[in-house]
Amino acid sequence: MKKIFLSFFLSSLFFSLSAQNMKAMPARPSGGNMPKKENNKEIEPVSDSLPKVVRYDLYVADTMVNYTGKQKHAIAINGSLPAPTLYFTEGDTAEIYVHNMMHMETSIHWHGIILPNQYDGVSYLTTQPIAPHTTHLFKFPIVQNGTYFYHSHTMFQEQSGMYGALVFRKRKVPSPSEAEAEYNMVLSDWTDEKPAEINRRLHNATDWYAIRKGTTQSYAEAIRTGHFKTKITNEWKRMLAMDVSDVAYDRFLVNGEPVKEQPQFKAGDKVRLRVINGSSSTYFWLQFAGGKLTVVANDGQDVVPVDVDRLIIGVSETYDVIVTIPENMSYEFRATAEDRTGYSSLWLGNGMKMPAPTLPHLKYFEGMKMMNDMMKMNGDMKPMEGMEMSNQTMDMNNVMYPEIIGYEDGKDHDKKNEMDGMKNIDSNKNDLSGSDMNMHSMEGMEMNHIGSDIATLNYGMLRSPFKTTLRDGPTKVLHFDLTGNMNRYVWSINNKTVSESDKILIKKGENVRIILRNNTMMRHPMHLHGHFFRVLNEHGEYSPLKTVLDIMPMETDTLEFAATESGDWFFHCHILYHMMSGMGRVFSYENSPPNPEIINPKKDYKKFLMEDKMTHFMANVGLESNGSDGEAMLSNTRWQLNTLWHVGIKPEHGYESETMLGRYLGRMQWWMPYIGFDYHYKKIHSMQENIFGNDAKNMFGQTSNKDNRKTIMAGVVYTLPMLVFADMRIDGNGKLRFQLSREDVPLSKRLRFNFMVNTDKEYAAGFKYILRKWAALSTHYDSDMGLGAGITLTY
Ligand SMILES: [Cu+2]
Repeated sequence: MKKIFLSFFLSSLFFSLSAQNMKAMPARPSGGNMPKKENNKEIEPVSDSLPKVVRYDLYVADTMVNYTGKQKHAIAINGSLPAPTLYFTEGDTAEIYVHNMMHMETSIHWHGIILPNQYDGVSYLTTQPIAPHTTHLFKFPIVQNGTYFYHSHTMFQEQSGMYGALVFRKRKVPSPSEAEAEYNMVLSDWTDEKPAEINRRLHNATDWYAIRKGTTQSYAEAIRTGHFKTKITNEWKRMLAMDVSDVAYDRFLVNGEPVKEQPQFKAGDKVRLRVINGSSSTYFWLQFAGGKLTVVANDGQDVVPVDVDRLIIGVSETYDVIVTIPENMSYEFRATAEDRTGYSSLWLGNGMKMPAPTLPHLKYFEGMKMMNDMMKMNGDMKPMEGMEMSNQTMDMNNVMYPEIIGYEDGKDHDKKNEMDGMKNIDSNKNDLSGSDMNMHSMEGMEMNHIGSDIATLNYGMLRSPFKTTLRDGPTKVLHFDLTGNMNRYVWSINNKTVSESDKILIKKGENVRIILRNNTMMRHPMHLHGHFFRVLNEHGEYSPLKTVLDIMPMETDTLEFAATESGDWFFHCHILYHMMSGMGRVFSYENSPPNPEIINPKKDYKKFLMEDKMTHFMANVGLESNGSDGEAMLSNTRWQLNTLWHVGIKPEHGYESETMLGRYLGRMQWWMPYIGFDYHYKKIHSMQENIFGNDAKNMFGQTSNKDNRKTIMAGVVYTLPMLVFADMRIDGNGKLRFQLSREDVPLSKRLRFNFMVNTDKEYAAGFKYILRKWAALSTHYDSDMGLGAGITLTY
């Protein structure tokens, strides 16, 4: 299926792993809330083997892969995608030489690892980027055990394949009874599109990915499924179609392939699966065809074992689960993308194939209805009354899960195929008929278990085997509201991106408590570098330790950690495209010793902040029978520079060009004041005058200059309910103009409608039928150019 072509003949260099014995374990105090061994009742046998220095050489190089029939660029480490698994034992010292064989800079971040600040691997913040054709040494003591991973922290390299497993073993000899087989699963998402291109497209609010995934939620689909009112309410509240993921992927991978087989297992075998979500933006549902999953560790930390039917693994989380092979057959362990557009499979055992249940399509309109109920007109979200929403105990997405609440169309479905293994679905359907389901009917219910026997893991079920309470001390309390604007793809905390906010100063020795509230419509896997935090739950003193907190829409969670390190540490959403748009903060220890990697802190920090200051370009060019009209735009977090034009084929159509520089204001970015220049020329009056009459007056009674103007202008655009832009402006001649317009009304999956009307008696209306991500058939009528039809190209 997949072939990796090495661009360098590195085979002789692979894995020059050398281990030198060392006399003593490197002394380094572990983090303040690292496992406290004295609290751990289980006394672990001590290994005979001595701690050692374990050396790896990693060669990062461009490569070509083929997942879809087309050769595409990817990044491999030692010729492998994902990167090779690195093994260490607690107490060892890691000595990792990273050789950058590419023509661009790179970096490696050791995710979930407690290590000295200079080795954390965030370019310009903690570690210098690894320049092309240079080698960088990472050397740090291994002070923890468990399942972790490493990945590039440079631009979008992670999406191209730069991620691999880290397995830190306990320093003990396992007794025969606990011996279990192990298998590492690195899950990831693959797209043939260039990751930087995905990022640009996300910022330009095209819904191409929704079209590809079949999640447009157009008016035609709404009417067909009886959700017209829901759709209207949704647009009235200025929301776009909702989704659980932003990108349409081509493949979902386990260890670099869609399907993996491990036939060596027999009936009764227990297998510890170390599952790592190394994807850029995909959450996965994990299910096993052979029965329960016993969750034994999360983010590298042991938890009291808990049995579930399924669990969702957030981006960059790790879970260790134990499964038991029931018979001498081949059982599927399946990882289904949260948006259910695909999955990857690991087959355990040999013999007849036992597939895991296929998760049916999400009921997006149910989700939309729920969002409508929670969205206030000012763009704030409000939880339903009486709902305790923390630690994922209430999965807001539940309303979209047909396997729990029944099917959207109310028809019978072949449960045997779709839900084999899930129980009691039919009885749920009778209790809660799909389309009547809304949040009100759920009040007071344990949403996670509504009429369902499907045991789904949530953070409330995670219990640390030892006490995780922080020692008493001064506590710094921070409130983080996760905020975002889907329309402009700006993701932030307290409405500020990383570059718009200051570093958060913390003191060594104090405790830091963060109260996080998710005021967006998506879940976010928030990751803290270099520390474990406790996620407060019903287990109190035994609340679990994590490095990633997946927080669902509307949820409020509290996490706390002991400030035991020094230097700067990144806290950010681990959805790659959210991080790159600025959803994060930097924690900075006061009075830290200088970081030897960061020679010029001010200059380097500026470079670090460049990530969320990127400018994005987009353009739409219409080539129609009556001429050309179009738009080109440059934009970043707050600013937008755009230019519109139309050029008629016939002289009486005239030409116009309008250039505006605007700044988006407010948390929802509904206001945009702007200044600009408008040039409009038309020789002969056209059809518009035949309709409105040519009294040379605008609707304010001012003399119209719409046929010949060269003027500066200033105005403000406001987004009205139904996503209509209201544009009020005054030009250099004192002329006022008020204009209403709306773009991309989703009539059907691919058909879009737009209109414009203003007080200069100009108007336009048109349709677009989207063919490809870059091309649409289009037709429009406007007061200057008349009727035209042709093609619109989108960049
Ligand atoms: Cu996010």
